[in-house]
Amino acid sequence: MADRPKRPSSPVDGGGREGAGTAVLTRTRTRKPNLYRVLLLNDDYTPMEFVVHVLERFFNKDRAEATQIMMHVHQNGVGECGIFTYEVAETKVTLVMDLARKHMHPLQCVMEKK
Ligand code: TYC
Repeated sequence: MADRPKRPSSPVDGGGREGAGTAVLTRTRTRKPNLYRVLLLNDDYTPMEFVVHVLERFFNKDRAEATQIMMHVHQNGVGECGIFTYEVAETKVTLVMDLARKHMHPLQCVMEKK
């Protein structure tokens, strides 16, 4: 069978192969990912030590920073644990909520778009 005519290739395009199931995508700047704040909410029953543990375990805070954040939430009602891409934020919220439920604490962890 006769080959279809080939378009001339160029060093800056796809070498004329776009029609063969390949595509050349050019972007000069990298896209900034959508970011989400993960927040802890205060309640009257979750032990302070449990909240500090959550911040150390899931948000890689040292004891001093975890205690600061916990006290901020305790006094202000809400506080930030970190800022993550969607999937990471969602995973952290799930891990916190699962641990809180397992220990029967009412701790709430939520994410919000930045
Ligand atoms: N308010 C809780 C107490 O007095 C402590 C607490 C802090 C609970 C932060 C939740 O996200 C929270 N035991």
